[in-house]
Amino acid sequence: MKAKLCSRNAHKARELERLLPGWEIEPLAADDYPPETGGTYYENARGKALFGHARTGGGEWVIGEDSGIEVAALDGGPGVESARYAPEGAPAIARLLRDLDGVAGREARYVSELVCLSPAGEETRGTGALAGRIALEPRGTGGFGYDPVFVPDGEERTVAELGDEWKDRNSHRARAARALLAALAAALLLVVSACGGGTDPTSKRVLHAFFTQSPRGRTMGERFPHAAGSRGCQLHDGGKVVQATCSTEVSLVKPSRAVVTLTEAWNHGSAAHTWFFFITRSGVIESVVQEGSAPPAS
Ligand code: ITT
Repeated sequence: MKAKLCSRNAHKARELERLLPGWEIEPLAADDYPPETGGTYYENARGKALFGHARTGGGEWVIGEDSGIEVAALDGGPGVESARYAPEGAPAIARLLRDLDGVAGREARYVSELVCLSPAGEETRGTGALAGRIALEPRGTGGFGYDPVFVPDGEERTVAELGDEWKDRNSHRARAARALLAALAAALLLVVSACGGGTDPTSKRVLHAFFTQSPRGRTMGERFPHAAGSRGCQLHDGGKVVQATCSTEVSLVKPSRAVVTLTEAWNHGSAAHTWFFFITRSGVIESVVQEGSAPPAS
């Protein structure tokens, strides 16, 4: 999957590419983004995505992101105004520390809203938040923006000290990206059920091509049914053998393309890992998106 990120903030593009596995995220080069006039993160994120959709002529997937920091002692500010509170980096941090000078209650949270538009303009969104507090002085070199003064709940170090790997697992943007992937997955599953769940002859042919043509498809074929449906299997979760269900679905999304959806569900279905293989109908894998808990060994 390729998508244009409608943002002038290069940090966001780098983070999102790590957060959306299998996606190639390229910043949309434009110097005439409209002003952010929305009263909510969603309105601003959608405004950026719509700008990108119009600019690319609807030919590409586009993503808009709006985020900010909300500080309880500042009545939730700067919030959606975070980018305009002061120039990003040292000036914004200096102003925040000045505004909180002598204030004991330093609770805050980060919020991220992602809006994704398909080439046809269908909208999917994901929201994430990270609670914490504002430190007394900046510490650390990772991340960007307010990260040197943001200490997440349950931590003593700032996000800038905790580093990119921590941020990729726990940040407001990481949570928004997971919510977005889950929403996209749900939308795809609707397409799957609309296609009869892969039981027609074309679906059978496409699944056969997927499980026989590529090394990755053949490997997955050792654990998943080769026709649409489910079967019981055993997985190794943290050294324990658990009973699980392995399910295969296929959706014929375009005349020449399809999506093969493979899901392993275990612990009575409360944990699951799903692979979305975007393939040509001849079985060639073009990209893979994964969603859910870390997959146990088969
Ligand atoms: P675009 O509008 O072009 O996407 P921007 O930087 O102006 O880029 P926003 O309007 O969403 O982005 O403003 C978000 C501000 O909130 C950003 O400038 C940072 O100061 C802060 N911020 C957002 N996410 C952050 C993060 O992960 N770490 C630190 N600060 C963050």
